[in-house]
Amino acid sequence: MTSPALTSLELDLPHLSSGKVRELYDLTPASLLFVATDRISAYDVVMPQGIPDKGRLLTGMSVFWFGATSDICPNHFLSAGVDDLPRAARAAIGGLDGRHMIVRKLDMLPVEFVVRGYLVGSGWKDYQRTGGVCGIPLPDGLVEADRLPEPIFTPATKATVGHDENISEAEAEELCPPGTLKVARDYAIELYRRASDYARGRGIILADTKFEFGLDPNRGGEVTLADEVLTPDSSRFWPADAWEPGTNPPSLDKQYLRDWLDGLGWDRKPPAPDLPPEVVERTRAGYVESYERLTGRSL
Ligand code: PZK
Repeated sequence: MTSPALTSLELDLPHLSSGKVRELYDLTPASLLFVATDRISAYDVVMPQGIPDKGRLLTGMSVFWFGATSDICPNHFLSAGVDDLPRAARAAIGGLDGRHMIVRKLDMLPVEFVVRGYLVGSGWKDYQRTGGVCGIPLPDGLVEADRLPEPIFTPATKATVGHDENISEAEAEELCPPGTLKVARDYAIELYRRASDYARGRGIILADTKFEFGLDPNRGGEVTLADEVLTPDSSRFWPADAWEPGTNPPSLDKQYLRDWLDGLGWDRKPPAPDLPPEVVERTRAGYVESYERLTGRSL
């Protein structure tokens, strides 16, 4: 049986920040509590119903990737265990059931580190207009969803409201302390190569992904991978057998939900419609499949 979706939290800890689907709490002078809820967004709007286990599945994927990439760069992950929590926090967190990570507190870089291996979304739009993506020239004659000759780094600013805005690498460099942008950029490209090769062997195309980095004040300001990593919420996952250049491939996680929303003629403005049980269940199946294919574990 499936437990109900966890969409809101009441933890007796200092709350730092709420994302559309994630929550951040203060834990100790050097650590934070990062929680992935079961909330889901589509077309940038949070749905009224959550997807049962989504937070556990995404946390499991992040933890898997932190382990599988720790030879490439340092990361903020400390523990996903309840026993490693300060005593006072342990009770608060019992009900999270695999949806939390204890992470190092970093000084975050104010840039999204986006890496693209395929031509899709805003990258495809940009290419049609300019022949390149974010000022990076590309060969002529590419079609939507084509694989790029090499993965490219396309930084963006973190918008507090609305959409992240693509910026040039020079602009990104201006926003970061000296010497840090290039280190994080090279990590991001290497992480993408590692993860996309691995995922491809398991029938998943990692079309693009977004990383965040911070500087660790307790380790001489070392550039450190943060946030959730290589999950369907921070990446585009395509089933490899549905990839067809010239078309926009379905996403493994949200396609069923998007198609259902499109069929309703919803205007993509809040509030979103209530999701019937079949839509919740079919959407959940996409997350379970992503998790099981990538980690080789069953939920
Ligand atoms: C941090 N966010 C985004 C994530 C939210 C918002 N290790 C860290 N150290 C300091 N700050 C952050 C992190 C991380 N990761 C991340 N904002 C700050 C975010 C989750 C929920 F509401």
